[in-house]
Amino acid sequence: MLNYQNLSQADPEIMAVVRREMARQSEELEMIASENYVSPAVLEAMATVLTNKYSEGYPGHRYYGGNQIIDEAESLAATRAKKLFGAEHVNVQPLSGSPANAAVYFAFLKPGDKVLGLKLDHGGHLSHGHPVNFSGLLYNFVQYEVNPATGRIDMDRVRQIARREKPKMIVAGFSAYAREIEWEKFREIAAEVGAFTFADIAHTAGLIAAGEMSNPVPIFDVVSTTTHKTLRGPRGAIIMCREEFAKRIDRAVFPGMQGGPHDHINAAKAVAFGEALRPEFKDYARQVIKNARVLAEELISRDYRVISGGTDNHLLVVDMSNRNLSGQEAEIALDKAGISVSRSTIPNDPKPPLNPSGVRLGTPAITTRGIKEPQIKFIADCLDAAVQNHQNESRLSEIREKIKELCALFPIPGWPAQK
Ligand code: DSN
Repeated sequence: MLNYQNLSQADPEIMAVVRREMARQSEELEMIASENYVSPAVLEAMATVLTNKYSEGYPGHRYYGGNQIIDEAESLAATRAKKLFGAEHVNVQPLSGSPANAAVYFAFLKPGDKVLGLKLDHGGHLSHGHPVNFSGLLYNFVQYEVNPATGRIDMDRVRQIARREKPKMIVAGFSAYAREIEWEKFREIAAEVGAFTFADIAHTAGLIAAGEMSNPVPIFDVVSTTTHKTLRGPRGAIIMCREEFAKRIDRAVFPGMQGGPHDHINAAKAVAFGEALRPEFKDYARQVIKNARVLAEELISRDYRVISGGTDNHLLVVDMSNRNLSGQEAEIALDKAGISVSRSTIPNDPKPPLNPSGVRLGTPAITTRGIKEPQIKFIADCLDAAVQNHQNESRLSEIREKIKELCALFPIPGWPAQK
């Protein structure tokens, strides 16, 4: 683990912020579904002199000199990602999820083209066509929804909409959806109407890489993912596609969307992909899903409404409407109790996105700490107690102490003890 000796001396103010954030991450339960703890090796790769380099272009074809060594780091990242997902081509340069998705649209569409995507309050992502996002502003998105009775994507409805709208692309993927995606069905529907298929696997990439969830890479035309969620890498993204689309994806990322890649981050992506290729990562991914399933069961048994009745992946969306508090109030109370979660819309949410009806819970980060089923039951008790006592500050402080004790028993791997 980095010792931050130089930072401490050069900038004590920023060092103090970093130390406080380290203590927070160490003493609180991180249950935001999109967060995780990178390994010390990934962290060290990010803090390297590779950040000093400019390398617009791609390995072997750069617009700056001195890139022979950088080429090796980027090529290693791409080779490992190909192996991890069975991809024909990987571009490892996207800086994050939304820019990656922008590059995909840029590669396959013209402004105004019609695209199908999952609606935000049904679990979709801003970059899947929300009207305030570049995607919804530049392209003509038509949104599909989950079935209100099952909470699952209704593939018959997707087919109907696709036949009616004849989109140029169909996007499958989500930010707050707890079920397997029927990739094959999406592909069949897209083939019927002549649309490109685009999967955004940002949330489940680690679970897919580990073989614990089905993989769209061999099935879809193009797949994007962030690298920092279940994949447990640095903050960034990659795009995978078949060889026939490689040139248009590469051109869309650079020079289309981005300038110089972040070479220190790409090296850290390579490290994370190397970690995900190891057998222990499969055990990790399996435990992430087990923990999420048990958490859903525990909450349902305490009379919480979990959207779709459970989960197949690492997250669950819980409707707080029957508990007399909003998602935002639950998020604040849980924060006070030492549990970080994110408020979330529920399908057809009558409340606005800033103060929606639900919360989204995830197990990737707590599983990295080694938490398993017995602790999940305890966590469900704490979650429930915090929700029930959301206006009782002293009760929330008591729960916080219990969470702190649990966290001390499950330190973040590779971290020194916090003072
Ligand atoms: N902000 C991410 C999430 O929390 O799901 C997606 O971009």
